[in-house]
Amino acid sequence: MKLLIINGPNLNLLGLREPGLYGSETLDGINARLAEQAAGYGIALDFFQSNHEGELVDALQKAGRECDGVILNAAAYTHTSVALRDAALAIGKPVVEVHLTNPAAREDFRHRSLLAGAATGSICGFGAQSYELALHWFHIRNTSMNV
Ligand code: CA2
Repeated sequence: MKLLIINGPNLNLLGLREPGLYGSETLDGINARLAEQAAGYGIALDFFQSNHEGELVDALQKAGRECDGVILNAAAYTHTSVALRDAALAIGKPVVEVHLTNPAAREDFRHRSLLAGAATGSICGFGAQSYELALHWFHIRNTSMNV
């Protein structure tokens, strides 16, 4: 099984700015721990981050061709992007929406996710562990599909 972890705009700044809100771990650090967790599950991971909506759409489409699923933190595009929603629906692979924070507990404009209805499920508010929980779900799904 191969998964793509996609991170959207400004998440390249993790650990470098606003640690009180988004934590002190860098994106590279989070990805290194996910790679270790995935290796224990026998899952291959690819990583992609972009600040550009179209590049995120391209990454989703590529994952649809080459991967078995996606863990997606679309960051601010979560709340605005019909294009990402359409891509998530189009690829025909499970997409798990993740967020470090809990958008429902933040400003009103973060309460609507255009991706939630296109995702298999959403995991929010657990910091970097949101990604780990999503990866664990793929592991459970993978092992239960193989029995
Ligand atoms: O909680 C999340 O994971 C979010 O996707 C983060 C987005 C925000 O727009 C969503 O509503 C919820 C913002 C990502 C910004 O990342 C930064 C990281 C470090 C410093 C500044 C911004």
